[in-house]
Amino acid sequence: DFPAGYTGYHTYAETQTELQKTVANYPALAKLGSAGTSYEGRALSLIKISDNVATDENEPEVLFTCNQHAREHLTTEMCLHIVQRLTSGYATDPAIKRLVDSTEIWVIPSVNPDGSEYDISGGTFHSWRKNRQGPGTDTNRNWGYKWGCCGGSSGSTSSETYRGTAAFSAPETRAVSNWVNSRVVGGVQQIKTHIDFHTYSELVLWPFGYTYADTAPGMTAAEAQKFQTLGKQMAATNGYTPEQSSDLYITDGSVNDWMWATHKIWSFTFEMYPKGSSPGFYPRDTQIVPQTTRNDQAVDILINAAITG
Ligand code: 0X9
Ligand code: CA
Ligand code: CA
Ligand code: ZN
Repeated sequence: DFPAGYTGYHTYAETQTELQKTVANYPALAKLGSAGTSYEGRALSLIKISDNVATDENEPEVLFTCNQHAREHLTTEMCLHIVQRLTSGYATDPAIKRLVDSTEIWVIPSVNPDGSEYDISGGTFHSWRKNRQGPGTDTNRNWGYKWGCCGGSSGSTSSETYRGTAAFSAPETRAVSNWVNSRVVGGVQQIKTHIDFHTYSELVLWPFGYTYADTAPGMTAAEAQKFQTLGKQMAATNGYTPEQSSDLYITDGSVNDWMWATHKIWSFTFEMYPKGSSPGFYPRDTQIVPQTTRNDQAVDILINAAITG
């Protein structure tokens, strides 16, 4: 369980309960499913939010993923906040109604539930990042585009950025990627925009991460420009710093590179609060409300970007 001062964060069981309550309260708007199971067998819960939610309508789709990294618990709260705001605000907020009516929004609050539960086991934090498959794989180095190509991950099992034995060797990345692949309908990927939430540093990042180059095969100058424009627009609302992800450091096998290169999904990483190593990965639960609502406008911009193309 979470230690004192952090009990406002949701454990895996509490996250499941929260999602179940949401679909019970808003059955016309929210539907609960799963993208698959983790290494230890936990559901990778997936909630869909839209009008006529039971029907796969011809509406642009949006994806939010959280908690690829175990200790980044604030991100799970970010995904739960998105779910809560879009459902509870639907009846009263015309801007929310418009976004929800025009799109199909998918939210995966925890891509790494095994790691997250391990991180809080025994009522203390363990600074755990990876999944719980053997020595642990860094899920955000395990995606299948230019996996292990460029010095942006490690082949050493003890490393915090261990890339795994092969692309998609982690059950979590395999499941989520297969689910994203399944959103290709009639030859067209339905998901248009995506944010993967992390902590910390207060950044808005876009691909590619495997190269310092702004343009590359699969990234034209016009596309790089659009990433930059959209990234800066979102960063202007939350005060984060916008940059290409490799400006932070090179990563290979990250989720954004795969989403963009494979599916042309406008895929961003948000590094949430705080800016620095104190409080780093473990801000008190009093920060949950201010730091999740801080991204409301950016989230709306990303959803709207799926509508406008
Ligand atoms: O290293 C990561 O996976 C992310 N940072 S974190 O501190 N949350 O681990 C950043 C990924 C963004 N991509 C690149 N920097 N290329
Ligand atoms: Ca709909
Ligand atoms: Ca659809
Ligand atoms: Zn992270």
